Amino acid sequence: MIQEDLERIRQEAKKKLEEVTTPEEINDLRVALLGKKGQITAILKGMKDVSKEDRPKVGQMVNEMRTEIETALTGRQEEILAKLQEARLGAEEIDVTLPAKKIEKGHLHPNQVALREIEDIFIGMGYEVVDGPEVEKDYYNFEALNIPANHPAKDEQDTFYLGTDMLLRTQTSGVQIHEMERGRIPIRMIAPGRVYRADEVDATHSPVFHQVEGLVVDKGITFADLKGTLAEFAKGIFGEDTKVRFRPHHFPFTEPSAEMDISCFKCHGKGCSFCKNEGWIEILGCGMVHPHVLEMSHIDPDVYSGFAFGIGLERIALLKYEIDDMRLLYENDIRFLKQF
Ligand code: 2NM
Repeated sequence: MIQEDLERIRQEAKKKLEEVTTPEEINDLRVALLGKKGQITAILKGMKDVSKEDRPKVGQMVNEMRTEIETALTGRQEEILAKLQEARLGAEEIDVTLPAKKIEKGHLHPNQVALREIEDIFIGMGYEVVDGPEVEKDYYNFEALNIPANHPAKDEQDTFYLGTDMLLRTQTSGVQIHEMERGRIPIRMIAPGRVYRADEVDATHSPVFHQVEGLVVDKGITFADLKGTLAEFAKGIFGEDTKVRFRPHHFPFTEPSAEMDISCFKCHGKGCSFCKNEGWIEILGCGMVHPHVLEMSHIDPDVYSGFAFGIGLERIALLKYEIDDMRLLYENDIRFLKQF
C-alpha cells in the first residue's frame, strides 16, 4: 500500500521535475513533496498504521525516497539556475569590438578665444591681468573717472543701480582706479571682465557684455607709447600687415582721447562691404590718462603720465570670426558655437 503510494509519488515527482522551469516552481514542488503538508510528510505520518515488523523496512524506504527526491530537486534547481545565469550573461554580452561612443568634447566660447589672444599679446609686453568687482561704488565707476554727478556721460552709460551708491559697473575702469590707489608704479595692466549697461538688445548691443581695458602709468609715458602698443596689439590680433589710424575723440577720463581704426583685413584698405567701403574698421577707444584722474587716485601728474584704452571683447570676436549679430554669441546654440 505505502509502496504503491511511494511509487506513484516517485513517478509524479519525476514528471513534474521535468516540467518546472523557474526557481519559484521548484520551490513550490519542494513544498508539495517535502513540506509540512507535503506528500512524503503525509506518508511519514501514516507510518503509525504500519505493523511493527514492517515499520523499519518501510521507514527505510520512505527515507531513501525522501533523500532521492531531495537530491533530484536540488539537481534540477541547480540546472535551472545555471540556465537562467546563462541567459542573463547572453543578454548582457558586450561586444568589445564595437566602435566607442564618441565623447563630445567642449571647447572655448569665441569670446574666450578672443580674450586669450588679447591676454597673450599684452602679457607678452609685460602686462598684468587684473580682476575686480562687477558691483562697484558709483565713485569707482564714474566719479574717479572724471564723470561727476549730472555729467552727460552718465546718461550714455546708464546702468543698474543697487541702492543709491552701488551699481553694476559700466566699464572695467574701476579696476584700474583701485590699482592706481595701491600706488605701485609703474603700472602695466589689463582689466578684462563683464560690464553692464541699460541698453536694449540688438545686433550690436547687449545689457551684459565684456571689455578689456588697459592702463600704463610711469614716468615719461607719451602718446607715442600708446600708438606703438596698440599698433602691436592690432597686428597680433588681425595680422602683421594691419595698419592703424587714430581719430580725435572725447572721453572724460583721457586727454587727448582718440578712437583707433584698423585697416580692413578683408580688402586691405581698398573698401569693401565688410568695412562699408571705408577701408577702416573702428576697434577701440584710448587716450592719455587725464591729469585730474591721476590726481584723484593720488598720483602726481607732474611726475607721472599714462595711457589707457578700452576694447569691446565682443566687437573683436565678431570681427575676427565675421559674425554679423552679437546675439549669436549669447544664445548658446551649440550648432553655432561649434564652428569656432
Ligand atoms: C576707454 C577709452 C579710453 C580708460 C581710462 C582708464 C583709467 F582708469 F585709467 F582712467 N581706464 N580705462 C579708458 C580710456 C577706457 O574705453 C573706451
